[in-house]
Amino acid sequence: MSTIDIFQMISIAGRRLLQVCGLIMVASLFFACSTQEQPAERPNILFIMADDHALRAISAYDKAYNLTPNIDRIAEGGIVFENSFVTNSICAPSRATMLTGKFTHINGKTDNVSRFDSTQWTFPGALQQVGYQTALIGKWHLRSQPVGFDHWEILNGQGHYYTPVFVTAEGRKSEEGYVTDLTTDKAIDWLDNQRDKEKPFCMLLHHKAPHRTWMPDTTDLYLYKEVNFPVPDTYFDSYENRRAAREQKMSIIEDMDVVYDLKMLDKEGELKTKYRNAFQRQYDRMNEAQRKAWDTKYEPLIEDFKQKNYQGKELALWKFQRYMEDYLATINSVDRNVGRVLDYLEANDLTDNTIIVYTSDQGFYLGEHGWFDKRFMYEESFKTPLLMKLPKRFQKIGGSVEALVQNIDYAPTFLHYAGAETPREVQGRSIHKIIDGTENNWRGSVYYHYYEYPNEHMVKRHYGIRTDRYKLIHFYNDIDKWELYDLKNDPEEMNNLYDSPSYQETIVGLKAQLQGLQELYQDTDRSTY
Ligand code: SGN
Ligand code: CA
Repeated sequence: MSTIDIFQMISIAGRRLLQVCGLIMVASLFFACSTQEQPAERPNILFIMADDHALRAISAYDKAYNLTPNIDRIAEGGIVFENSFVTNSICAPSRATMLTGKFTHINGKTDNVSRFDSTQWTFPGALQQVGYQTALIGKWHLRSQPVGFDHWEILNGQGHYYTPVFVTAEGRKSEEGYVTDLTTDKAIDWLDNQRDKEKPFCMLLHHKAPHRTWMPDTTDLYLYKEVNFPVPDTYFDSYENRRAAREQKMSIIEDMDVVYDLKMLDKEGELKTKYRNAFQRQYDRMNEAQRKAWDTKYEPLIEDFKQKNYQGKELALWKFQRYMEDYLATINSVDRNVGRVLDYLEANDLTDNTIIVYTSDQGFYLGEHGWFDKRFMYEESFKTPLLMKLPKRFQKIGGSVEALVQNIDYAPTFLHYAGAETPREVQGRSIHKIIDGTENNWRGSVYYHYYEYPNEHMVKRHYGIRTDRYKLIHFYNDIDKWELYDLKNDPEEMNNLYDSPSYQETIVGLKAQLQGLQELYQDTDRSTY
């Protein structure tokens, strides 16, 4: 063999080697790319939640009271869930349900008083484990420190509207400004400057507003000046056949404080109400400019109120209008700030790969049955708004959806889209098949259980079932009363049919279904109810 042949052989072998190496490199590059690309394709999740935001105060649902053009942007091209429910209509239990996908008797957070065990399984922790960047900004209210977040910055307890205190792992500090703006500033800052942009994100952006005591931003003070809001038909409800409804303490007429709730903090100190001092403390959190703007708005109202000295029905109607004006004004700030976050997503090409959700921790009464607050299994507080807009590859339907969804369903839904497993113990179901239009075996009823009694607002303990047509509720503890509503004929739930002879068969059927749900959700320990 000549030297040339030897060189040729070496070069052929070398070329082969190079080819093989090349193939290996191409193949490994391909696999490397596909494993690297997969996370990039996983959708981001932006989970915006307000506190006590009634469905009727979102114009995508109802335009009777206010316009929320930015929140409605999620509904445009997105999905409006008409029958979205909570499991326990109060803040911390609802948040615990949403995080764990479990009813509150399972996750342990049945009321606002107890401490949530944040070391248990939650969806943000699960997303973090599969490579998501997770963040929580705003209201938390679970008493324990958040777990499962790469970044968290929360309000202390209920939070304050003005000069709120933010808490991080390092400590707490008050910040000058208005809570909804500050919470949004922090969210945008994390999205823009702090997260690892190589990874998908899941951000929980949880506003304090529109929670009591409904203190608007100074820029929104005159928004509803002289607007006459329609008074609900049930405002002067006398609670016939409904003892638990009669015995609550969340009546606008009876329990709403004219200073604390309705801002009649007169300088002369003549309006000495039960919670005057508590409101004084909120007022004192404003800086000089804020206070000046505030006084310019409220002083003439206070003067007018004192001079008119309303009584009876006139006072009741004045209170309703005053309440609505402030409640809705705090929502205007939420809406404006939702717009800022949506603009940020758009400007940074994030909209097409982000699941955007807007919800509330529960519904709220805007004068129906004469009430503010929540807690009852009646429609206004059992229902909660839910708007979702998803990347086109996931969302095949749009507009209104009637399926009965519940806040146990959020966790499995997010995990589904992240391509992660949902543990068997999770009680909710992913709603992805509703969203892609392929679901044909969805649940026909939802279960509810409320526990916080005796406590503020004195809503008695109760549990119940709701189907698309009926609702059966059992109030227990220091009472033993059942209520049945035919939602088709009586959507305002004024006519308790429990003792009506023509509904006895329906009741037997509903009680059997109710028992089935209690077994399904493992709420059968009778010693607790
Ligand atoms: C506070 C409110 C109540 C409200 C609870 C629970 N009182 O205690 O009116 O029902 O929160 O709300 S206040 O005087 O402090 O405003 S929740 O949304 O956190 O569950
Ligand atoms: Ca709430």
